[in-house]
Amino acid sequence: MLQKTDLSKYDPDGAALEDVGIFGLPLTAEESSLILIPVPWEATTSYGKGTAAGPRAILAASPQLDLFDAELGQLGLARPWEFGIHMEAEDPGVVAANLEACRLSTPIIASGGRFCAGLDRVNELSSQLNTWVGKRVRHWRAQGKLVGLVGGEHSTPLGAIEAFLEEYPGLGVLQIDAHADLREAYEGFAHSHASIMHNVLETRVGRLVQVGVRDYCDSEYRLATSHPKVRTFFDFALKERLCQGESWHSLCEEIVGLLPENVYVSFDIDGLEPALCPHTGTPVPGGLRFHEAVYLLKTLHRAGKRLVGFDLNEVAPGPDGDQWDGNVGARMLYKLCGLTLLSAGARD
Ligand SMILES: [Mn+2]
Repeated sequence: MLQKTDLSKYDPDGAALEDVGIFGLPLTAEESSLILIPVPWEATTSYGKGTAAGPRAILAASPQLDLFDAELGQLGLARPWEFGIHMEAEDPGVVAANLEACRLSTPIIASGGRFCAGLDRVNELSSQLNTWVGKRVRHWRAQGKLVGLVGGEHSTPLGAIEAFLEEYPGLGVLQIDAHADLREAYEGFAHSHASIMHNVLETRVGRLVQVGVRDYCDSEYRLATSHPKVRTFFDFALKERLCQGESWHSLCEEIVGLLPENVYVSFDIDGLEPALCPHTGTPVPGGLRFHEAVYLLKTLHRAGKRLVGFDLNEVAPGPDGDQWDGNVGARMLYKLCGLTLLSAGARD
């Protein structure tokens, strides 16, 4: 049973303190119901770099948020922070492995995958990262903690999804993303950001529902439209139906209705409009507005589905201390935390 943590010395309406934890909360893991695992990784990012700094950018921008949330209050939890949210420190081993993988992958990416020296080592480091992520998730789940991942590029959640599948057989994945991420491999990388959902389909996942997808190649389109476990709501098709008078509410109900009882959300920030994530690695015009995405997640909750875990990935900070991408990322992260707490029974 989830418990509110002792925050008697903390004023959520006061100015944020310096050097505190995520969302300005001065809480240890022990004092928190929900643990965020940062994964500063961008070994296969092919277009714009920077997402390895995503967790730090989100952390830096997060004390700016008002923690009272009337939008989640409609579901019964306007004060998610009262249950305690803690983000772990970045793991030095992951930071070092990312640097090595990036050094090796840069010439491979520059050659469009034709230059292969170092490729085996990058794939080995990526597999080791998946193993590490899975272990970290199992570690916290064994202690009864809720868990979310903060990327990093979109290759990072495979180990987390595998760990949640052990606990929730038949788990569904709801992916919000500009890209289908269904390539078998990309530029030779077995664990590319562009292959994450192809790799997820090789697990025992129950269902994959994609929303906002607007960038995909021929083979990804064929897979998205023919695989029995996949249902893709292409961005253009959603926007056409909105133009023809359907409501976002009815579309959300249709999307959510395709998911099983237990759902993992894989949220690529580039699923939102690029104005909300201008420095993400591979921005694409179109996409969801902020509150459209939140409404979809709220519809999931109202339909009685359980959000059991999540990742938020591909947030990348702007130059010169520009906090906008981190600010939007922190706000979406707070919504994901709140909805996960709601699914676990947390109420004001
Ligand atoms: Mn993606």
